[in-house]
Amino acid sequence: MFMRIDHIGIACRDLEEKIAFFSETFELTVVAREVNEEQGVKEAMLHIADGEGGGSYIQLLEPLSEDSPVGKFLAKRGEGVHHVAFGVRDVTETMAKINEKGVRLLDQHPRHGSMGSEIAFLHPKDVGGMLTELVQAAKR
Ligand code: MC0
Repeated sequence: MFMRIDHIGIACRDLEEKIAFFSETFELTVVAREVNEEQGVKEAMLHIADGEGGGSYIQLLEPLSEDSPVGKFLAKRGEGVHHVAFGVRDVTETMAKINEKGVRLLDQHPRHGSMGSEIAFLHPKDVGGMLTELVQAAKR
């Protein structure tokens, strides 16, 4: 079902500061930046490696507002790992398969994600406390 870890999403208060830290410390390169109004984030993708069906990245997330998912997470838990995203071949099919097993979907339909991907979230309470994202990468 999962082809690779697509990205680890990290919640931060200052995107530029964290980009500087990750790129200087770990010699990672920013390959995409985006403001995603629907998800309430300003984000950057730092490339790690290429795998089956797409790449693997660190995703840095700064909230656009306090009442967005990442804004609320920061207020409650502070900076740190916000979610883990897995690369899948077909997001709609995978959502259906997982939902049949009793895991709640936070999205009823795939939404727009980083770099032209299609994404869907699973409820963290049904996945051992881990907010989980499914990612179907854009065709290359
Ligand atoms: C909340 N909880 C989490 C969590 N956020 N657990 C693990 N990881 C997280 N990130 C826990 C809370 O502690 C709480 O547990 C319970 O889930 C309900 O949380 P809440 O605070 O009462 O409710 P909300 O309103 O904050 O909703 C949480 C929920 C929401 C996960 C449903 O954030 C959501 O729908 N997220 C999916 C969308 C998203 O996160 N978008 C931003 C990234 P207790 O025990 O206290 O009841 S967008 C993105 O990443 C895109 C750009 C991309 O990848 O391409």
